[in-house]
Amino acid sequence: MLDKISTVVGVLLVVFFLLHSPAFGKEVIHVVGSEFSPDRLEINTCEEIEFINVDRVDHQFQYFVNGAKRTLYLLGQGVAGSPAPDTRIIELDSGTYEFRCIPHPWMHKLTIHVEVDDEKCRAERNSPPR
Ligand SMILES: [Cu+2]
Repeated sequence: MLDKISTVVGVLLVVFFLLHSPAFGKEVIHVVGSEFSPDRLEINTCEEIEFINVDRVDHQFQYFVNGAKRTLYLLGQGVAGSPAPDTRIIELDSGTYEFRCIPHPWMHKLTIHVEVDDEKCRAERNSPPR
């Protein structure tokens, strides 16, 4: 009985640490003045990409994953009633992706190049915090 309880507690602890481990190598892209900053990113597959829209207008970014259209909506700052900028976190498989804003075709595109899986990067990301 005690064995089972300690096993359950152990599993819960591992799950807790996995869920709360800091995202390793999270790259941030700000959208400011209808520009991507930066507008080019080279990352590894284990890294997350966080979009932060500090503009007061909504943006709607379109990109393609294996030929399938994906859309990323970001509300303008203050639009949703919260003063905090709208953010989205995505992950991408290896490849090159181009993001274009549908309502603002004059915006320069964002290019993200994702390199193949980096074992070391992934191992660090999945290890519990020290
Ligand atoms: Cu836009």
